[in-house]
Amino acid sequence: MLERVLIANRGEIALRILRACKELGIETIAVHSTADRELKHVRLADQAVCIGPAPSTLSYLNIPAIISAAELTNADAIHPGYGFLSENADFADQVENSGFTFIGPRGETIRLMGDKVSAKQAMKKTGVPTVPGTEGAIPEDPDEVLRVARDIGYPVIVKAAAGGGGRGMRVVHNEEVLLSSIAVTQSEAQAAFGSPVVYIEKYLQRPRHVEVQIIADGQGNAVHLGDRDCSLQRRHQKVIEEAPAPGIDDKERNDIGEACVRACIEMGYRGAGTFEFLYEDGGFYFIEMNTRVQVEHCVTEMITGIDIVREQLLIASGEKLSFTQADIQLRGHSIECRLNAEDPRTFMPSPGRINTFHAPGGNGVRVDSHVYSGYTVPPHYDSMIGKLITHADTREAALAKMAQALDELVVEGIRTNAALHRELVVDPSFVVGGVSIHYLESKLEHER
Ligand code: MV4
Repeated sequence: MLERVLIANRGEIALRILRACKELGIETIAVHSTADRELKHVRLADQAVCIGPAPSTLSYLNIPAIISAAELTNADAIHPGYGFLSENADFADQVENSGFTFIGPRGETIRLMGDKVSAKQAMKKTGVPTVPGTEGAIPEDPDEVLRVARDIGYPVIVKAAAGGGGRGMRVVHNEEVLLSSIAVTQSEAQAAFGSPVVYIEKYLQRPRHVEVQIIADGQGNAVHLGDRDCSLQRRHQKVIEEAPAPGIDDKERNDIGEACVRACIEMGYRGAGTFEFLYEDGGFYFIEMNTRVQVEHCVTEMITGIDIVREQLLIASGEKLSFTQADIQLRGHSIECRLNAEDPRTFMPSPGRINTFHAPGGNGVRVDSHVYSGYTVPPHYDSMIGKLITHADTREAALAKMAQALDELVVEGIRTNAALHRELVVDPSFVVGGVSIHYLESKLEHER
């Protein structure tokens, strides 16, 4: 078993990882920037090391500083959380080459999934359904490109192989603008990611974002933990997530889950991971794989009873999965609202001192947050200050519980998006279930 884990992250996920470590008897090392001395997990950790100034490029993204902190504190392993270095294959390699365990997949797997073209090819090969489009990068010959796009059928979407999460993509509605759109996307991709490689897919016009959580031990065992619907988003930032995805029946869920499990076994995948799909007209289409723990992992934990971060730690300790697919039952429904320090009208970050914080509570209510009364939200990082998660027998009951949780929540001193959440949990279209990825943005556009 791991003895000492360095947590290379901040905020709620750092606290989430610390809790899972402590419960397993693992010592914790917090690393933090000069702006983060007051973080809750820094106080709770066995050791704390300041790794640099506030800007994340100089602290949470500073690989030598983090590895030095691991050496200084005699850590066994590094948990990267989400964001920051969590999907940086070079970081994973350097961690392992320095003699520490990287809590996640092998660097090679992260690299494969980081290149969206190779990720898609790997999925296709193992029978995971993908979006129709070019086999790999686009052809050299412009006439050939035009032919391929015509075969796919307009609209198409041009995506950067090194992009992902909504960065480096462009929708093309007709062939007159295809080649110029490709050229623009290529030069943007070169500037943003240092690679001009792009590929083309059929553009799905009204899909949902449905993703499948998997866990694999890298020793031939893998399971899926069902799906999540994350369609409610604004500018590629998820706002509310839920599990299971509404309106998807057990057969569909098991079929796609089993395809993901087979892919994991073939890849020799190790750790927790998420297969992201677009879901439209009853079909799943793979778009990307995330090789980290995700913000929304909690809704899956609530319906499966499995502690995903604990499993990450056990897998990194070299243990085999202690359960099989048959042991996993989905029970009830769970909803998560991401609470952000932001202006409710402009969505601009609203950092500052939280004078009062009261968390909601009660049966089936979970609050994953690092903030407290008197805590100052620094301006340097993501504006998420926590997550409210509810669990109940039915979706309706989980939504009712969330409405009550939001009514109990008190955050004074900064602006938050709590009122938006309160509105969304009673929004008639959202309450029905199954809105598309465009729903929230179009609602906001019509109402403001
Ligand atoms: C798409 C798409 C429609 N068709 N691909 C955006 C994020 C990145 N992960 C992929 N994205 C999309 N890819 C095809 N072929 C629409 C999106 C998309 C989206 C996807 C998931 C969640 C929110 C989204 C918001 C806008 C566009």
